[in-house]
Amino acid sequence: ASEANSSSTGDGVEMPEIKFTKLFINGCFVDAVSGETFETRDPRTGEVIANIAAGNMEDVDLAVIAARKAFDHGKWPRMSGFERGRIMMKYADLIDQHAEELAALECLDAGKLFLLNKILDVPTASNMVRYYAGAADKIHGETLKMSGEFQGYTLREPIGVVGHIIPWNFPTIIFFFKVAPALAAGCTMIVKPAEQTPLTALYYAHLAKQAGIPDGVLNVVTGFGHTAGAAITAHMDVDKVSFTGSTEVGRLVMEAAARSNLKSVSLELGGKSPVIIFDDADVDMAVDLARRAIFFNKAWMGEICVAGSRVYVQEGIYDEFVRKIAESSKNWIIGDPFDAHVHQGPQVDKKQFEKVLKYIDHGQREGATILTGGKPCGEKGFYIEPTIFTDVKDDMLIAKDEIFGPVMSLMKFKTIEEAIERANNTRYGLAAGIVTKDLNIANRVSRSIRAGIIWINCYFAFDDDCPFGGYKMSGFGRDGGMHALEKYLHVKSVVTPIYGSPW
Ligand code: TXE
Repeated sequence: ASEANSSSTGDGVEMPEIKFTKLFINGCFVDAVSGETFETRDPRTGEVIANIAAGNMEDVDLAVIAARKAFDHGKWPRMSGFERGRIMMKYADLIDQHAEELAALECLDAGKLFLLNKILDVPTASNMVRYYAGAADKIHGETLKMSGEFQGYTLREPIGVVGHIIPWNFPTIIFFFKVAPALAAGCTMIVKPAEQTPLTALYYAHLAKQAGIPDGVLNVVTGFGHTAGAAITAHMDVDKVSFTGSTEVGRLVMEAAARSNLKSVSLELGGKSPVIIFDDADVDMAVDLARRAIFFNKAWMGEICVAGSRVYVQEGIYDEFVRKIAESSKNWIIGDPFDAHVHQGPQVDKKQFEKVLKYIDHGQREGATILTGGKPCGEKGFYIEPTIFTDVKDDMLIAKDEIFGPVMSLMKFKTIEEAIERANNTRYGLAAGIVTKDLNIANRVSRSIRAGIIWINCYFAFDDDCPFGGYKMSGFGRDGGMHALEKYLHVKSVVTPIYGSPW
């Protein structure tokens, strides 16, 4: 038996039972029409956890039929926002009640630290459901200024059947980034979780049913991107696709939307976010912030789209910064993500593990210097040492591409103008960090950087109310906050004569 199947982990956490492995369509767990399955693996060992139903076009069709029926004739879009919110509150409570099991499932499937799943990812998800539950009865239209003998108002109506395509780095949080506002808006939906991490999405589908979300409103089709994912994006009866993943696939999603029914698309894609540290910064604080911006949260292994992977340090403190960040790497513990003492778990799978190592190798061949790390570690599983490069030039691949692993590129700059120009010299625009005590610098730089979120003297500070998304090739549309609701709503104008029909 694999380690994954023993009943408790080394750190005493109960190993979760795998209860759900089938597609969730119209309120029922069903096999794929083809009967095919795929393996989901434990990133700690590479061993198989479970065989999961491999949905493809026929299954997506069935899920869309169910979602369309629930949208056109079902209760969910027609009930009051207050009632939808009430059911969503129950859903949030159920998520909290199962937090321990969900955190363990996520740890097993994605290699993300158990403890952080429990205190961060799962509560963030349930609170997000509550946030949008509270918004469900506050979706208002406007009164229009009509000249002459007419009056008008707008209605904001659910956009219809939505396809959500989810990546593997935040299987819980990104699921609810998309599902929670779409539910509040009154949409029905098909969720396609990443093939690496299907387990929690199926559990969330089960809890949705328990909470009283009607059959057909929330369907989950597990499977691969080029089959199940592509079938959603090309479907003629899906009204919107909300996608988070790679920039390459984001392009395919738009193409498929253009070739099919011109469905609405929103994309949250890759990033190569800068952290700019000015001479006046407290160096110890800046070291801590820069480390967290890429290696944090002891769980993400650099697998986060807003990772601060390019660190620009002003010349006056550069040498001290390099010395201190190298020093701070010594106590870093890499190991089993179920263990509460561990800082960093494994990369999600072999493909990502190999991708990261290839970039590390490329960086060395291009002439960058390894300050710390640079190697895989452990005898099995997909563990990589947190790696810091110095002597990085802006045109090296490690400074340009999204590596999506624990790899930081350190660079020196002289002036504020230079920092702004180099920070913006990227095809991405998701996030940026600024470290300075000077308010004028902070204001000037935050307005000059073309990115969807700017953190000043902090990083990864998020809340339900915080909209989040990209500039440039990091995509468009916002998850989070009230802006996310807009993605799932149409605006309809209604006009009537004030004094009876003029015709
Ligand atoms: O992403 P994909 P991958 C980046 C990161 C990472 C790289 C590759 O740099 O190293 O992407 O990761 C589904 N039609 N990000 O290969 O393929 C797929 O099944 C429709 C950044 O895992 O984009 C999964 O559900 N869907 C990112 C989802 O898309 C398709 C998070 C993401 O997978 C599809 C993840 C298709 N043709 C990776 N092909 C972020 N922004 O946070 C795949 N999918």
